[in-house]
Amino acid sequence: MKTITVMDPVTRIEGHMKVEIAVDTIGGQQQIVDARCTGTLFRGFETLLNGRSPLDAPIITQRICGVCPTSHGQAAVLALENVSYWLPPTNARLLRNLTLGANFLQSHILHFYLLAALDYVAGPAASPWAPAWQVDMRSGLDSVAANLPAAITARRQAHEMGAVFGGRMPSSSTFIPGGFTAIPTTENIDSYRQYLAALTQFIETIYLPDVQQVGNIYSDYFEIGAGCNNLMAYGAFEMDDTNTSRLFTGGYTENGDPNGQTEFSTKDISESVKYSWYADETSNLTPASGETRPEYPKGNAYSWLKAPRLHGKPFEVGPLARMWINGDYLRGISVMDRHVARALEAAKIAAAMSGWLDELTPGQKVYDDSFDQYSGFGVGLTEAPRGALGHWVEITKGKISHYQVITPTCWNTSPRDDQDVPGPMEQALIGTPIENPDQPVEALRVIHAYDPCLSCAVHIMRPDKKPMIVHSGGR
Ligand code: NFE
Repeated sequence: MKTITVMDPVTRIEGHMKVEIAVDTIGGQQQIVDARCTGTLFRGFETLLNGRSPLDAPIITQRICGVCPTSHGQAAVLALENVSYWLPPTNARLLRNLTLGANFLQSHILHFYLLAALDYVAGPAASPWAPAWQVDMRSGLDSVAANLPAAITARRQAHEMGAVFGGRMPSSSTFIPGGFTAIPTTENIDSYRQYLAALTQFIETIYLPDVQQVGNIYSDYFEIGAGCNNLMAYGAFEMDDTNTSRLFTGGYTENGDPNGQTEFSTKDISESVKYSWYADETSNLTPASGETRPEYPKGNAYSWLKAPRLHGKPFEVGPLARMWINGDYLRGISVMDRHVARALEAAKIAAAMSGWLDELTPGQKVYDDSFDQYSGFGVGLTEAPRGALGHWVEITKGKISHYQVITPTCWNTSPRDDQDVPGPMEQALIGTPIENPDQPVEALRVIHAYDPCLSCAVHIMRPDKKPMIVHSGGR
């Protein structure tokens, strides 16, 4: 007989998500036989942008989320600059990379130690760790628990490092179309370098060994939670001024093929809404023409997230996708591979950051005021810590007339699509062995490995700018 367990809200994530699992006994083993991920939050950032100056986009979209604001700032300036195929000066490119890199490091450290580790290590018997599920954690991971204070310090240092050029963290005000507003000096480059040295040491001597130790003790999780086996990245961290090379190249691969494709068009992305609380007529639109007409309640719909698909298929995004597509990590696709790839990615980004620091020229220009955009359409594709992030903008007579955002968590935790194909996290949950359906820590391990952020994932747009009324019950 099936047992239905509802986790609402799922804790130790950002934002509001409900996950419902059905557990049944198959071949003598209890396992998840069905899963539904629900974005329960309803927000309207794109609406705020309509009619505003394009200069507002990087400022406002960074408020979508306090964990990955820098990526939204970067996506917004790339989208605005793409309107006129404009490229920023060298120093601006490097300063953006350095500030974005700092945000990746703080996010990855935050995720492993504060959000995911408690799936593997019992916390102290005190608030905020208790009360907690009484789950039998495996021994051998005392070092991970002992390193929690060092991780909190490292995360603070990463935020402070981001603020050296970003001015403040979270939500930097230095990302502007045309360039960057901070000027590198010998002093702030030195300050940044000191933070980076401390963080590089933390990543290499604490974070990576801790993740490897979790992988050793929970090695069965290298075989659990493959998900859809399709991986996609837009790419990020521009390595030259012509934007022909990036630290992470974009691309996609299907069925875990180590040889993916590096070319694809975002015109091949569409969003299904059959199981999302939006009008069915708006299903399968591309983000450039995306329409968001809420309809709640609606038939069998169960999420405020749409279901983004590339070539009509679900794709996982995130550190594992980036590392896989760039040939940096090809061991496998699973819960534990996501953690290992994330930690290795932190080391790769930190090493690249050192090079970008060396390339900065103190005092040289960071902004080009000839930059202007009066009308046109632009796409900004980059990466957030959790995966591929895209902003699509239309400017009409100097004002934003259309804005659309598709976030990484929308890819990973999407509901079923119009073909009834479950999203990546839903697929990863199905088949996961469960010891006790009342306290399904195994499901949490699958969920947290994606590092979901529902604040980022749920957005609403009203092209007609009329007030929106959402009924919480029937109507
Ligand atoms: Ni709110 Fe975000 C990242 C973005 S998640 S954290 O990383 O965009 O979908």
